[in-house]
Amino acid sequence: MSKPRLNIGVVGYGFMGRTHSNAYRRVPNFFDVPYEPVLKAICGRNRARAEAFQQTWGYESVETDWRKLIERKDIDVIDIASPNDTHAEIAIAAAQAGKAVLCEKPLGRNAAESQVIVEAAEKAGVPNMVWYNYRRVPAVVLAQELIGEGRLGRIFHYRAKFLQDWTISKDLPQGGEGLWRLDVAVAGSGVTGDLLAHCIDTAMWLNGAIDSVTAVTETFIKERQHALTGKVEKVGIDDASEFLARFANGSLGNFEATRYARGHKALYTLEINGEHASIIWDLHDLHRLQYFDHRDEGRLRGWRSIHITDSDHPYMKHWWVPGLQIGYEHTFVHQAADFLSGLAIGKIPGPSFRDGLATDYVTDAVLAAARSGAWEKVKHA
Ligand code: SOE
Repeated sequence: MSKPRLNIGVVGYGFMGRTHSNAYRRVPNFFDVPYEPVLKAICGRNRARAEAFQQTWGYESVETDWRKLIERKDIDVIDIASPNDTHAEIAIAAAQAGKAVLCEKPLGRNAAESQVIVEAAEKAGVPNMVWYNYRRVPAVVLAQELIGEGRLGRIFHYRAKFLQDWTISKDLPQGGEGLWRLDVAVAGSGVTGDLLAHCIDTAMWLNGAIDSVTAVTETFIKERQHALTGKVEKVGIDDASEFLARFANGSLGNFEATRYARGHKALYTLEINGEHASIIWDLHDLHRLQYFDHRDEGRLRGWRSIHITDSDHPYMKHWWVPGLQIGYEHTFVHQAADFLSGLAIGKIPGPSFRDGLATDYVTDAVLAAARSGAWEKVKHA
């Protein structure tokens, strides 16, 4: 029997447009989802580029104005994969038009923007989700299950780092396509809203709310040429950001993100230390979870390196045979699968827009603490 079709309109044909498009295409091949996702329209300002993207990914149509996309009666879902400064306007209009809305992270450039997005989505009662994809790495899901089962006992420490090195050159311009993450007006902030936001979303999912933070940030290269104006302009983003946190459960958090860690391309690592057991995960080895349990028999006690490829591991029964791994793009496929399944039963799993706002409250507090040099309270969403 054929499944009901769900027409998707994706805004943005960059890196994230590709990850989302790939997810919609792959998901029905591997998951028994209740809808057939249809790549109905790709929307981007440059028609030639949008048409090239349409060809590559098999979209049925092209729009160059997101307002037109939202007006279309044949679109059920608006998926925002465009730069951060476009999220609020598009998400609010899409919600008001009654569409389901998915949005790339971070939800807004700051919490004030995200608050308005959340209000619009909740007032309209439309399904919504933020693409914090690392929640859907099977090893990270297993970590969440182990913590939920109480295996770690009381949690003492949560440590996360997200290290990159792609902006070290002082000759790299800011702004424009591919480099908008360096332009504060477009991105909202630097690594705090980009990389730390991932760490914070995963941390709060695994270890609960963050109550207060103290932080330092640094902008190592103070001026860069702007790709759009051609002028040398002040850099407004944070290149590196580190913060200490107190979680509501009494544990301590230690977070770091930078784009100046020579040699590291996307090294997202996290470690959780509990009373009985500890967990370590590393994005460069994403199919493994390191687990140490103090309750193991003394002679055999040690770090286990669990290869997350078995059919009883989260999501893995949908892929290959035990021992064969999956990667980065599959996290987006998992998120699409969970979204489609949730949509059919009217229960969309997180991260919701409200969860996205919760992360933005933390990133705002981190930036405020870096300015004040004090501990800042974090608002709860
Ligand atoms: C930045 O380089 C970036 O692409 C982030 O924007 C993504 O969210 C992260 O997953 C990888 O790094």
